[in-house]
Amino acid sequence: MPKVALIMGSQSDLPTLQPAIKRLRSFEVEVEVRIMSAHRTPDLAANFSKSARENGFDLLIAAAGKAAHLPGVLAAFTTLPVIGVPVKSSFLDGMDSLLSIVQMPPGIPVATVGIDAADNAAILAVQMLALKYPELEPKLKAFKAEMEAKVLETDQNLQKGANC
Ligand code: RP5
Repeated sequence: MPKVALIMGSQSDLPTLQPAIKRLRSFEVEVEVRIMSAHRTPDLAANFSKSARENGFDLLIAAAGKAAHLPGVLAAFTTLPVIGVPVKSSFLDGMDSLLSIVQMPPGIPVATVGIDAADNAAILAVQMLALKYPELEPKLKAFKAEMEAKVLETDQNLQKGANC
């Protein structure tokens, strides 16, 4: 079974991450949700990342706000792919988190999604996992078809009723 670790820097990040947890479970991906911090629990973060592959994880999703070093620190200690979610912080609207996560030095990439874009992180994770777990592919196709149908329906409703 595909297995992902979803790691956040603080419990205050959890509401932002809930859509990712829901999305991963909807694709029957096992998800271990953890709180650990690059700054407050650096040993825990490093040790978790170092042993993630042998503990059966396929990839890591890491979310943090402010000086958001967690995804990069996790990426430093593993060869697994790391997807970063910048969490919107109270003062700089998440730009601080975004730049902290996306501007990694050469050699240590973090696949960064948009600010608070936890759902996109989960979908990207499933797309990556589908390379190893082909049973995910038809589910991804169905998900895209459902999105398309919803947009077509809203367009048709607009054409029928709206004077814009
Ligand atoms: C980061 O600092 C966390 O990821 C969180 O987004 C932010 C604030 O943390 P708390 O002060 O709410 O614990 O490490």
